[in-house]
Order: sequence, then C-alpha cells, then structure tokens
Amino acid sequence: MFEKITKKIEEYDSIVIFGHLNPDGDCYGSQVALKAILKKHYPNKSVYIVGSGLPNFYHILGKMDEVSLETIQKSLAIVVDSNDLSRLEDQRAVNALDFVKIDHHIDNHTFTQGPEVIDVESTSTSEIIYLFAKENNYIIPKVAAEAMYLGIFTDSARFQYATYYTRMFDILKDLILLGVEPVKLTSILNVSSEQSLKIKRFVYRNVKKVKPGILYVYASKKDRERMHIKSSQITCYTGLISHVKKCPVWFVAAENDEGKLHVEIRSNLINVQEVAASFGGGGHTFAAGFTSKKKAEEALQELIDKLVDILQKKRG
Ligand SMILES: [Mn+2]
Repeated sequence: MFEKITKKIEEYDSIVIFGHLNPDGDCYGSQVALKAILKKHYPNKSVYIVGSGLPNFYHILGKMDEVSLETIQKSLAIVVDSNDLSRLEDQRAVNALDFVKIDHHIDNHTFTQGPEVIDVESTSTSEIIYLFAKENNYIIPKVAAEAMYLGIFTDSARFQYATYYTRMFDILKDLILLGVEPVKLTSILNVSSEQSLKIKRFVYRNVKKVKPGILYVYASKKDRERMHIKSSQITCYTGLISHVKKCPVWFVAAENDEGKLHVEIRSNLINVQEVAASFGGGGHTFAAGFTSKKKAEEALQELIDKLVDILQKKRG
C-alpha cells in the first residue's frame, strides 16, 4: 500500500512533515510519530515537523521544529492529516522539491502532486502511520506509540467512532504493549483552562435554533475580543451543542481576524463534508469545516439557508 511513498522517502536526505491549520491531536500525533519512526530507521536523514502542534504535550512528545525556507526547498514534503495545500498551516510547503500525502479526509483533489495514501475509512491519520510502519517493518519508538495513541484517541472522539473497530482496538493494544500509558495522556487532555469556562458560558448563552433542526452559535469579532480568543478556540466547542433531540445538524462559527467566517459543522444525519466543500473547506461526512471567502455574516446566512434546504429535502 505504501511502496511509492517509501520509495520517495528513501530518495531524500531532508524531509519536512506538514500538518493542517489549527492542528489537533491527530495532526500533531501523526507528525511526531512519523518523525520518530523515520529518524529511528534512517538516522542519517534530517526529519523535521512544522506548525504549532499541541504545546500541552511538548514535555512528553516533543516540540515542533524551526525550519528555514532553504531547507524546505531541498526537502521532500510529507503532508499528513490534510490533502489540501490551502489548508496547511505552514504555507511554505509549496516550495518543497517533492510531495507525499498521508490522510483520511475526503479528497477534494485540489492537490495532486506526488504519491498518496488517502484512506477515508481510517478514523485517524495516526492509524495510517501505524500501518505504514508495520508494512515496512519499522521499529516504533515509544514516543511514536504515544503520539499515535493521542491521534487515535482524539480523532475517534475517545473511541466512539471508527469504521473498523477491531482494527482500531488491535492497533491500540499494540501501542499499549509498546509502553503507552493511557492515563498519562488522557489526564493532559482533561485539563481545561479557566478561560474555557468563559467560552462555554458564551456557547450556552448564545446557542440558537433554526427550523427544522439546526443548532448554532456565532461569535463576532467583538465577541471574541471580549473573551480574548482566536476563532479556533471557540469553533472547537461543537461538542457542547451536539446530539440534541430533533437537531441533527449543529455548528459553531466565528468571525476571524480577516472578517471571514470560520466554522466547524457536525451532523448525525446529513453529509456536511459536501456542504463545507461548497464553501471551499472539507473534512469528513459528519464532521467538516471551512473558512469562507465572503464576509462572515453573509457566509453565515448562506450556510444556514443551505442547511435548511438540505434538511427540508431530507425530510420530504
Ligand atoms: Mn485526523
């Protein structure tokens, strides 16, 4: 499955691993794991991870690297947990010499350079990194096992969602045998800041319902400034308004610093990936997001209209 990717990796002495905007546990976890696995097997190669990662985990999984443009220009770029160049956090990726993609998001074919393994049936990119290591008989260092555990844990919403549960739990068993201590990782994820109370209060106070079954929260730039937060610090709270009876679609949106709409949409009924893709974003069938090209409030109304239309058609 990974022959072409392995061949590319063998061709380059310098490799930079890129992830998506607003990195999550799976993005950072796949980057850390892939770097550790490659460094173990190819100690003479330079392997870097770029982006902001998850600072809460730096003390156990390691920091991100500082990489110059000159380095990127002579490197193979491995893009993980994203298949869209425009969604990458570090846009310098376009300057790389060559590309490889490993991802599990629905492919919107905006980026076709280089070999890829895109497995939308995988709950996380971390699982695909594990399969890559196994196919090549690479040793999995403990830090890589911990990073992949983090990725699987977070992207499956704590083991709630998987296409292949047995495969996911088989991988997790192996990772634990490699030394992962689940409680150590979970306890870091469970810590929340006092500021998060402010954000949660805002979400619960401002949730609105639109017939026939949409719940949403919108934070304007002013709202965000009052809370001193970035848009990604509120759009990650879709879980607070999820799975309410007779509300099969929910989203949390915020006006970003450029005045555009940044939104995360979830559903247990309709394909929200298609909706997000029509606004230039992407994701998975029931979990997707985008940043609009139009002004925030205009895009918000358009999004609501579109979702209402889809739900009405669905209900006949
Ligand atoms: Mn992912």
